[in-house]
Amino acid sequence: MYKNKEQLISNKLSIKMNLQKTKKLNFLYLSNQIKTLVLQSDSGSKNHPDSDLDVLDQIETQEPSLYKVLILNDDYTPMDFVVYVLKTFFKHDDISAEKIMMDVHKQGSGVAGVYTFEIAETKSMQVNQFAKSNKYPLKSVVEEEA
Ligand code: TYC
Repeated sequence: MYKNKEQLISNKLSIKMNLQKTKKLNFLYLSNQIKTLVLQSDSGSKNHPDSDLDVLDQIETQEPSLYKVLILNDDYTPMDFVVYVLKTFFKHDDISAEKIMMDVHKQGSGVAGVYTFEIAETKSMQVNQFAKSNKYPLKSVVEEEA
């Protein structure tokens, strides 16, 4: 009986010690994990400005490049047709469309509008298709803004 009681107490003690040991190990493990995470996040942005996340941030905050849609002169397309194109596809009013058309007529080319790449390409294609289907040689091209 006595021996049993002694055994019981020693068992209880060893369980208690094991528990404490486990708690201590858990604590050490967790504090190490936290240290690793803190170190990782520090080296991410402060010490290495070109980390993947910084590069992504830089890309996201960049303004999109802009592209000009240029209208080219030719000897056959009627002036009224060019004015109609500038009003319809590029939303110019009468005065602005007439001025751009005359500039193109005199200087060889002129800016119809400035857009992001896909919009510029789409408008240029639409104009070229519209001129072709009306049997006029009018051409537009896209050029990146300097
Ligand atoms: N040069 C053409 C004419 O004299 C008019 C014209 C102007 C044609 C502008 C194309 O992009 C153009 N009929």
